Amino acid sequence: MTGHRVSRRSFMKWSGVAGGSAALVATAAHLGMPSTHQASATDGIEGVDATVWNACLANCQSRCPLRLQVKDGTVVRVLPDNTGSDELGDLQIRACVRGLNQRERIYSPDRIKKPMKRTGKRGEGKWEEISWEEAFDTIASEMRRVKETYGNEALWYHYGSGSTGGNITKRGTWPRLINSYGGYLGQYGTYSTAQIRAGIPYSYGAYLGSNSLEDAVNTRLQVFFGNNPLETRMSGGGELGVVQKIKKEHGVRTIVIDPRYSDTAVDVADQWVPIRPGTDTALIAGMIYVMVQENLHDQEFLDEYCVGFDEETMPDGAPENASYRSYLEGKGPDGVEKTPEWAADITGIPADTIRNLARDIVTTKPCAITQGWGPQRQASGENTARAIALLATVTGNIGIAGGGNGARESNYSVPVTAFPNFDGDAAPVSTQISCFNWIEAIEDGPSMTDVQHGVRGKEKLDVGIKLMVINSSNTLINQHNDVHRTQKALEDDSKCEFILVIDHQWTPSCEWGDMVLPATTNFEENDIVPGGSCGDMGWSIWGGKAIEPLYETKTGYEICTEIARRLGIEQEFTQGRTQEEWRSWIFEETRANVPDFPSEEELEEMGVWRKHNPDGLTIGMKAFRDDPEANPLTTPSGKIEIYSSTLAEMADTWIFEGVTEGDKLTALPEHIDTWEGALEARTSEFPLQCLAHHYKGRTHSSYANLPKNLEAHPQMVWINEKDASDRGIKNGDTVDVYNNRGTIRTEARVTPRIAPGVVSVPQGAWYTPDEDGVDVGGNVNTIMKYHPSPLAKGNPGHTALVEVRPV
Ligand SMILES: Nc1nc2c(c(=O)[nH]1)N[C@H]1C(S)=C(S)[C@@H](COP(=O)(O)OP(=O)(O)OC[C@H]3O[C@@H](n4cnc5c(=O)[nH]c(N)nc54)[C@H](O)[C@@H]3O)O[C@H]1N2
Ligand SMILES: Nc1nc2c(c(=O)[nH]1)N[C@H]1C(S)=C(S)[C@@H](COP(=O)(O)OP(=O)(O)OC[C@H]3O[C@@H](n4cnc5c(=O)[nH]c(N)nc54)[C@H](O)[C@@H]3O)O[C@H]1N2
Ligand SMILES: [Mo]
Repeated sequence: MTGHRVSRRSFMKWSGVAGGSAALVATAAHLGMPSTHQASATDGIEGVDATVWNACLANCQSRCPLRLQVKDGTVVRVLPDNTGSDELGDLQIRACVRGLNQRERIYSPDRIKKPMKRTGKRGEGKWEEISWEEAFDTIASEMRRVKETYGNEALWYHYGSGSTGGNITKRGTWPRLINSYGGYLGQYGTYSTAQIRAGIPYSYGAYLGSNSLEDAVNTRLQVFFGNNPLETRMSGGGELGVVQKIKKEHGVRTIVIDPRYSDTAVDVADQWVPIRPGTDTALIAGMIYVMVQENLHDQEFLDEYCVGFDEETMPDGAPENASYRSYLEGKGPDGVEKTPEWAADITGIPADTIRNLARDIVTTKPCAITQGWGPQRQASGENTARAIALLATVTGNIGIAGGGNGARESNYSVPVTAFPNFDGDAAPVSTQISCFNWIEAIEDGPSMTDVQHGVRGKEKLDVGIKLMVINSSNTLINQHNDVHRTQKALEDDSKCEFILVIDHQWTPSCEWGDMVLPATTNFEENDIVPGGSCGDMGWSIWGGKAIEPLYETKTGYEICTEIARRLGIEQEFTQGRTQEEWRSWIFEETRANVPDFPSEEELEEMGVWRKHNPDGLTIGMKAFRDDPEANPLTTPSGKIEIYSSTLAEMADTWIFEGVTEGDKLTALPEHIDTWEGALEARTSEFPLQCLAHHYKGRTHSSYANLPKNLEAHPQMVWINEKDASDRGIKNGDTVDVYNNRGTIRTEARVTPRIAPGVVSVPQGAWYTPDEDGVDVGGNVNTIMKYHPSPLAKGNPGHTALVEVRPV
């Protein structure tokens, strides 16, 4: 197979750009255009023509404002936010190393410069440049052909998060185009939060967030399950800033439960509890066992607000001994008492530590229990998400200041009107699959059903995916579990017949397209950035065009307008507006809704606009706590459902076959020994559990190709000292991390910062196979399994067993 790196090089040669600095010089000279804005501030830099506000739109959710300084049509410097203060609630929203490295990204030699069409077999790496006219004509005729042959449900707009922070630049233009043409097979869930979003509603009726992070000033203990804001929310005005500030000013005692000694643990934890991946459910059962045995738990809260903890509060029709207490006491079907010794054996945490943790968490009131999204991005992660919520429930911390409901913290955001994906009340096609199991819809769409694959809106699909649009996304190859399986399904172009990729960097996913279009970055077009949010502070940012589109790149709006014209739906798509007129429309709509929202001129000048939640900080589920009769939850019982009858029924009717053979649903958030989990590791030829933590140097695969980011944060595998010495591996050695699915080659980081028996390959490195098929880029999805989770059919991107050997 030809690696993307090889063809990328040849691609650069065709495009006549030799390297980064050459590209930069060529750009400045080639364009030589005046900037689009007059300077509002030059920050002391001589000769700068303009300073334009825009933002980092990648999907870390921090949403940092940036000030781009432009000279002779070239971005010469990127500066962070200079508004706000050092006060909690008004923090300066300073960008991290990624946001500030936009110049390397804008002028990267990996920028796609012209529309490209494949000439060889799909994935073979042979390409030719084509004109935009040919590109538009081909896309329109393929859309027409597929629609006429198979119907609209054969069209697919792929999951992608590359420009999440934008509005018009987000990803709305393509959905609007295809919806104007009759729609496409819909999707639910995300690669990020599928399991927590699917699981928590069975406990609370809906996904209900926890207290705002700032509410930690009212707590006496915060407990983070795999919550790592210092690496995943790296903005000064976001969670990183808030967590550090609260620790510094209020000294809030903090426990971090994570297989890795994360940066959050390093910086703010008073105690780190290393745990085997996927075993939080067992730790929680062991802790609740101790609480109940010592009568420390909040029985009154359980009696009044919950169903299913005790046999006395079970819903009608539930079998005997199916309550959580029976599960703890070993009276349920498994007959096992959930003692701390039982939990210790599964989690790797000593029984006495579990006892002490249980007493600490239950007696320190209030206690703020939250989870990041790592714990739920596991096989059966739905149960993990619900179990963490259960811990908050049993300790009575729900709905009170300083407490929390075990979900992730709540944030307020400014309700900026979104560029509409469709006109009217609903998208034209209502059939949906999980965003993660598109690959099965390519392999054999009509075999997918509601009770086996979670198809919604229909009992089964009538047709498979025949045409895909991949925009702002590297999930075609890089970010989707099991790269080799994906390639195999894509190789056969009688299955999915046309794949269109639109990006501004030539990624590993581009290699598997039939056509690739060169997109502008958000710095080359006009938008309004709805903004970020942290605690009770939301903010919006001016999305100013700093430079003219480079090379032959075009905006999403322009591309979709041209295709709409060829499909005869231009008026439906544009409503007669230009992109700038849509922006004015968004301002008008937003100002009708949020009267103090600035005008276009005002936001352009101020750059960032902050708004505080008129209701102050959020206390999750407060109304329910204060008056459960008047404010019942939307669960069938109106209460917190520790035992869910709905899940019990689904456990009997859903089918687990094929890729999900052996999985199950459970009515209680109980521990499940999953595929490639801690138990299987004991006897497997691949004995190490492999995580894929989100990494500082990049946002997924975005920024992963930039030399400065790579230099600061090279790809590596974290491995514990004991596991390394058992294998003769020293820090800095080149190693292979492998299993039956593939091999990646990277550098060993030998460290006590990860639990024995666990390794972690930070996700997002670019898949780069050498001639032997070894992925020398170190993309963790080369070794991850494609195995949708039982309830959400979501991405278990932190579950895999591997072995590591020195090279
Ligand atoms: N720098 C950076 N920031 C990012 C991203 C990025 O790629 N880079 N990605 C962004 C996106 S889209 C998302 S969805 C979020 C992701 O945010 P998260 O999902 O919270 O991030 P992860 O790194 O996947 O996991 C968080 C922590 O959970 C731990 N963990 C994994 N499995 C388990 C487990 O079974 N139990 C416990 N207790 N802990 C576990 C990991 O070691 C890690 O330290 O981050 C966003 N922010
Ligand atoms: N094993 C494993 N896999 C994972 C994860 C994990 O934890 N483990 N995490 C998962 C998660 S949470 C997520 S959210 C996904 C993320 O996966 P993706 O959504 O694919 O995110 P990125 O890898 O950042 O790719 C985004 C792409 O968008 C492009 N882009 C940026 N701006 C624009 C624009 O304006 N226009 C166009 N056309 N393109 C643009 C970027 O160049 C980049 O190639 O990965 C998932 N994959
Ligand atoms: Mo994500």
